[in-house]
Amino acid sequence: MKISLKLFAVAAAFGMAPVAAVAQNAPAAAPTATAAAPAAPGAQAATAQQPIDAISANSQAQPAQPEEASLTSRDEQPSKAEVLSSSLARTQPDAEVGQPTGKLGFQPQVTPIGEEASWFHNAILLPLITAISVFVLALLLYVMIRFRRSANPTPSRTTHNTMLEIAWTLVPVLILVAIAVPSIRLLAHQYSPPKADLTVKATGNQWYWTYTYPDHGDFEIVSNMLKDEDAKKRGEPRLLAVDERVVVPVGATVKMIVTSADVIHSWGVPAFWAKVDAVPGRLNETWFKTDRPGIYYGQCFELCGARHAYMPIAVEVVTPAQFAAWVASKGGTMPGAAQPKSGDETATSPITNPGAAAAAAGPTPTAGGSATETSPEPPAITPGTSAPPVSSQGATESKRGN
Ligand SMILES: [Cu+2]
Repeated sequence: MKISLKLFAVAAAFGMAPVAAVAQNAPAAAPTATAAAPAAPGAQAATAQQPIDAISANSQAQPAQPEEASLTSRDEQPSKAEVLSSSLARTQPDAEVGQPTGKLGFQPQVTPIGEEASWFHNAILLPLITAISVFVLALLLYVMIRFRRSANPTPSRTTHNTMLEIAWTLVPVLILVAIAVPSIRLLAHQYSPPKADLTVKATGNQWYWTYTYPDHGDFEIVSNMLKDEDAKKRGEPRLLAVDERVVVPVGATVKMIVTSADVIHSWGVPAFWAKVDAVPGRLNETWFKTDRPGIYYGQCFELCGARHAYMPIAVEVVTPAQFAAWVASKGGTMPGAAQPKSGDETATSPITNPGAAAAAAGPTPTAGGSATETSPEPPAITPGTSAPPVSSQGATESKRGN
């Protein structure tokens, strides 16, 4: 019995548990991953009602290809949409921010929550822990020297000291209360996010991530890790670079809805102080907001199988205008932008008609570039569609019905 339990535990650790086995039968990184993906009832219904159209199918097919294929095709004759998306998505990362630096301590924090948390750690916890450790060490050394057998041959027979006992009970309690105040305040800030400006849904798969943008036409991107040589070619850190980054506008409050299609994963980006488990059949939520454009790397934080270490996360924070252009290049729409009225939805596809896609994207990158330098504001987002409830897809449905 014990042996079989152990075997099961080992199998589960390597992603061979029954749940995983079913998922593994599906071809990995297939463009149709969404169809089999979300196990949550709400999400499943939404996917079933929204068949993948030609646009999103096209936009998915490319990122899901093996890295070499997409690289060579890019070298030969890139389409306008590819040029657009690659010039946007291939910004160089900062070696000191958003990725491991090899230094002690946390990565530099770029979100308000991250700044609060690292202040709590650096200004309160670390000094307190150091002081207590040094104090206890000093007491031990004193006792060892002062009361050693040669210096103190006849030990005192004292067993109680009321004042001392009250003190060593009360002082630790007061220290814990002092820590609890900023700790609970931080927790409250983490779990009471401001109103979201956009929602991104991340789905963990063995072993890659898919992202959908429900506020922007529900398009999907598939994010696979780059091979070492490809990451090197692009000047990105190995094991962290991906082919398709999550792109979000600077200054916007991003609501991350996180779930899984197979086993438990965990979506997290250390520089954002954001991490949440991706559990099949559940929609977990975290959020981040940063005023600093750049590229921020994360990884799967839950041992999810053989290639657990090879499903990194890369979030690119861009100007609102660049974000709008990126959304258009992926076949999505900005909230409030004109929806295609005819049945011919490929009319605004960047693949079939790059000009129309650029027009639909609203502000052009050049016009917005100067605007963002002076005012890095979140993009204009229709209040009604900005934050659909987690469990209901009503807002998205009605928007798509237009
Ligand atoms: Cu994982």
